[in-house]
Amino acid sequence: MTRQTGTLTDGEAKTYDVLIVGAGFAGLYMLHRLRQIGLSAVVLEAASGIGGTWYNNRYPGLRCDIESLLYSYSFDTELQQEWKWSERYAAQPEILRYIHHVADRFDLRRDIQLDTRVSTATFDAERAQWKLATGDGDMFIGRYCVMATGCLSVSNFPFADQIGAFDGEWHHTSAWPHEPVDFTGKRVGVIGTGSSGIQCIPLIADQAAHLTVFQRTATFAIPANNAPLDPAFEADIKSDYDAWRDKNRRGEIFGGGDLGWHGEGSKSLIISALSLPAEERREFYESHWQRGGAHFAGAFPDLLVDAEANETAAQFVREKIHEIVKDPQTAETLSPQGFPIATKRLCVDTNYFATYNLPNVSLVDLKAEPIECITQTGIRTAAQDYSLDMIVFATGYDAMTGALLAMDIRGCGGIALREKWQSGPKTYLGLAIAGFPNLFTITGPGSPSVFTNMIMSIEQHVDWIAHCLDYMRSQGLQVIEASEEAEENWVKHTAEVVSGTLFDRADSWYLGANIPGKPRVFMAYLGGVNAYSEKCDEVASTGYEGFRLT
Ligand code: N01
Repeated sequence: MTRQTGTLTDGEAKTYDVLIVGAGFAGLYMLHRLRQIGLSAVVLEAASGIGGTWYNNRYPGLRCDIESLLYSYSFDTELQQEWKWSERYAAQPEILRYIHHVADRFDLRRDIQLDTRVSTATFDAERAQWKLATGDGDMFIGRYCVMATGCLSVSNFPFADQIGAFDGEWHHTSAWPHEPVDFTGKRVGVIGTGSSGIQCIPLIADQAAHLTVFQRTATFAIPANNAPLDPAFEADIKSDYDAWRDKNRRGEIFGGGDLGWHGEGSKSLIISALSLPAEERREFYESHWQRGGAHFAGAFPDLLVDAEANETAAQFVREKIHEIVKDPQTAETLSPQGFPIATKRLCVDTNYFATYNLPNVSLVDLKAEPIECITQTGIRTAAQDYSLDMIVFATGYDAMTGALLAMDIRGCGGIALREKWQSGPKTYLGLAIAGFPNLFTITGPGSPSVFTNMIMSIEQHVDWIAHCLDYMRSQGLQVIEASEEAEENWVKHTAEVVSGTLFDRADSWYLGANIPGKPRVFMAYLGGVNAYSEKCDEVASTGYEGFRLT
């Protein structure tokens, strides 16, 4: 393999060792690692800026729900020591500033091509190379292709075909304008109460003349208790940063979550939720609630496997909602029923429930009065017409497979990924796909991805891929492909792990249930980040067991 940066060899196509699709956290680090091992690469990014989801997603209130000190790269000691986060949970502008800082610090921009949406990716088996084409006719050729396209990057926009009827302003949280949106004096409607909805609703309510929230499913949300980062605490973490990162990699910090809580009740109890007397259990939940954050779901180890244990946590949160929301009927409508807590992504909020106490906020229960259509003047439900000046769609994403299937990806013999994944995604380790040689997916379906600190998982995948490509080169190998058998076994194993949990009891995006017609398949690996990364390391150390190398 030779280093050929942008060589014109195939008509107008530029040729590289590796083509990377996506300039978010994953694509940027992949580029950096490939440069370190002397491979040429280009990053192709559809948007006009770097940052992936943190570039497109910039609605008011958007912030990360993993602690800033962990939601950051660990690959460079100086980088992690020098960057200063201002809050416990960083807001979107700060995260985007960090991404720009990294791009500049490691001189990444010169190999990133923006405004370049890949529409097709085709493997040429004879030449053992990938050919990527854009809608504008640009062509890129690479021996390898890395899809760094993100798990939550393609919008779910259920009303797209009706929005043309609406005379007012409208926005989707996943593709928010770069100019400020002014809600002042407006009648605003928000559809959707997942993580995006619950974050923007309190801020829109602050400004709007009236806010109407259209809720289809009530949401379990835990207070963020965000705060400025205490410099002493930051110094403490940074004095032993690698140890904290290791804990995160071993899965010892729940969901990538809580660095600073060392006080009373700070640990998850390694006993069933049902083994404590009710009052003691309640106090334990209360301490987690007061501390705030998504680690609430890890308070007891059986919350996601035992329905009765789960119900104790769910009921605690419902009682909190009733304490916060003054109108009992509104509180009841906001209280989630019918699915276990945390089997849909547990939300982390700031003033979400209290917002419903404001006189300019009302709640529409779409279970009682479903939306019939978008009209010229607003939203029509089965009960009435709501007149609005602006609609905000917080309706989420076609998660995990959406960005991959938005492209026409063709492997050996012209087989289409869309065809192969008709009944759900199939991968080996969430990294590779049988029939699609030399193609890698970063945090792809079948890997722990969305159940972890994404940046940590991105780094683990990128390091694994870089190591693999270095090995290929050192052995004079050109093609690596997951075997059908290894893929089948991995898919079976991931399904077995999920079957011991409560996750199939909710209609979540984890299962593709938010997209009509999407196969109902749980898309992430739940076996734990430690076991998972050990498995990946073992595969690499045994000469890439489960892969064919030629
Ligand atoms: O999307 P969602 P999101 N009619 O799918 C409703 C990450 N994230 O953008 O539950 C009416 O969770 C839908 O209702 P239902 C995080 O991983 C992280 O909020 O399907 N309503 C639901 O209420 C998160 O989980 C951060 O019944 C419709 C909402 O829209 C993921 O992104 C911040 C509808 C969609 O909720 C996605 O979150 C933001 C319809 N036809 C996002 N279709 C943080 O870091 C959908 N809905 C904190």
